[in-house]
Amino acid sequence: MAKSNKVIITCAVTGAIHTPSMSPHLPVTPEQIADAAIGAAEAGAAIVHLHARNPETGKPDQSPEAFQPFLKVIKQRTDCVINLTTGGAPYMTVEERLRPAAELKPEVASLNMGSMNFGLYPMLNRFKDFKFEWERQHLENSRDLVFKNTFADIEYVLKTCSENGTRFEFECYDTSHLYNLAHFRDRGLVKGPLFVQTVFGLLGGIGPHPEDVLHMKRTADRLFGDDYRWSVLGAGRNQMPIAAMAAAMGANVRVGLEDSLWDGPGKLAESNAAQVRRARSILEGLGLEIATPAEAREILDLKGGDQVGF
Ligand code: KMH
Ligand code: ZN
Repeated sequence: MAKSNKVIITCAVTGAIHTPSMSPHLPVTPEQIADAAIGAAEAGAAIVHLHARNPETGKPDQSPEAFQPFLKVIKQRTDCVINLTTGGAPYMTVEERLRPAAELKPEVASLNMGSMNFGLYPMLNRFKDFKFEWERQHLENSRDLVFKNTFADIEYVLKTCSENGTRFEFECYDTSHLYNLAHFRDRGLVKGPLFVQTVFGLLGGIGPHPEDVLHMKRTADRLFGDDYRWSVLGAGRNQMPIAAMAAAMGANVRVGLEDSLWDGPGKLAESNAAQVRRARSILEGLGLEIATPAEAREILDLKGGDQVGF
C-alpha cells in the first residue's frame, strides 16, 4: 500500500442499516441529509457517502429523484467528494440499486464485493419502540435475507459506472471479498489505485478483533501491493477503536451515522460532524494530517467534482 501522510476521512451520513426511531439525530429528509453532509465536510470529511430516504417514513429510497435535492445543495456549499451508494438496501434489485450512480455519475460510488447476510436483527434486543412498522420488519427480515452481489451483479455495476468515469469505494466485509476484487483486477475490469473499504464488526462479515484488521491488511497488501488505498469502517462501538488502530498502520477512515449511532459509550452522536471531529482528534493525536477534498481526489485519481451529472 503506497504511503500518504494524509488521511482521507469518509463520512457515511445516513445509510440503510439504522432506522429513524433509533436516533433523533439520524438525517432523514433532504434538508437534514444536506445539512449533515455539509457539517461533516466542514468538520474534515473529504468524502461523503450518501443514501436517500423517504422524507415521511425514513425508509431507504433508491430513486435518483430522492438524491437530487440534497446533491445539488451539497455541491453548491462544499467541495467534498460525493460518493453514492450502489448498495441501497439489501432487499432491492441491483438494477434499482444502481440507478442513482448510473444516472448521476458521481466521482465515487460504493461497490459491495460479495454476497452476504447482513444480520441486523440483534438490534431488536436494544431498540423496542418503532414509529414505523417497516423498521421492525427491516431488522426482522435480516435473519433470512441475502444481500446479493454475485459476480454478474458486480460486473454490471462496474461496466455501467466505468463508462461515466466513476471510481469505486470497494466495500469488503471479509477476506473473500478482497479475492473477488483481485479477480476483477485480473480481468482488467478495475484499475488502481483501488479504494478498499474494509468493514469490521457487522454480523455476517468479519469481526472487529485487531487480528481481523491485520488479516485484511496483510491480505490486501499481498493481493494489491502499492496499487490500493486502504480505508476502515468499524461498525457500532468498534468505530473509533478500529479507526485508531488502523490509522496507526496507514489506513484512511470512515465514520458516520450510517455505521454507528454513537459518540462514546451509551451516548448518541448528535451529528455526523461530531463523529468526524472525534476521528479527526484521534488522527491528529497520532500525528497524522487530514486530507482535503483536493488531496483525496489526487490520492484516489478521481475525475473531479465538475464532471458529475448533478
Ligand atoms: N453501511 C455499510 C457497511 C453501500 O452503501 O454500498 C454498507 C454500505 C453499503 O455502505
Ligand atoms: Zn452505504
